[in-house]
Amino acid sequence: MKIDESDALIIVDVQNDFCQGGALPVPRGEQVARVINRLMIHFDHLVFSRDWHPQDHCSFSDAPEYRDGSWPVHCVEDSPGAEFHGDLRVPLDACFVNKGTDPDVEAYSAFDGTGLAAELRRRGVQRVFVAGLATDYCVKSTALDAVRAGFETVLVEDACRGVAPETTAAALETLNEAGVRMCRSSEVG
Ligand code: VGL
Ligand code: ZN
Repeated sequence: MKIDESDALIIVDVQNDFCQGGALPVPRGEQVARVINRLMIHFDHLVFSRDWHPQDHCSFSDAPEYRDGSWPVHCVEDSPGAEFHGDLRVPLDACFVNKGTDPDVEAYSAFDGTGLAAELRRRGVQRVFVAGLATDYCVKSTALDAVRAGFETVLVEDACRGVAPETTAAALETLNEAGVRMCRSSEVG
């Protein structure tokens, strides 16, 4: 797939808490960093999202069930767990969005309350590639919102990891049905 200036790469939540040793580790989550590092060289427009919760966020549970609405405390604003994973290359001139900042509202999508769609349109972006963590939650929501906002949307499968196999398979099916295309990072260039 030939990349030009109307393409953007959205890198979802590659943060310490979603990687090995973090509060809500996605299995092999840290592995996406090197795949994304190679991918990003092709793009003029890079967006990095961060899960960025207040200490009392509504999704936090003392007895987490690792499902929607019941997560361990994770990605608390300005904490080490909320920082980008150290293996990820993070250019300072990229576009950054924080989400999930309202204590009473869950926000999985990088488009939710961030103004991202308007910013991408302002830059003339027509197609977005989505990568990061986790396939079954924030990556899924971000890709669905991208389609709804009118962007041609491509999921880079080997640049994503999911929390659990069943929800990840279901997410890929939902995304397919919504018109999201799938690709491998080796096809992008
Ligand atoms: C995420 C669970 C809770 C994600 C964020 O980034 O996929 N998952 N908060
Ligand atoms: Zn979260």
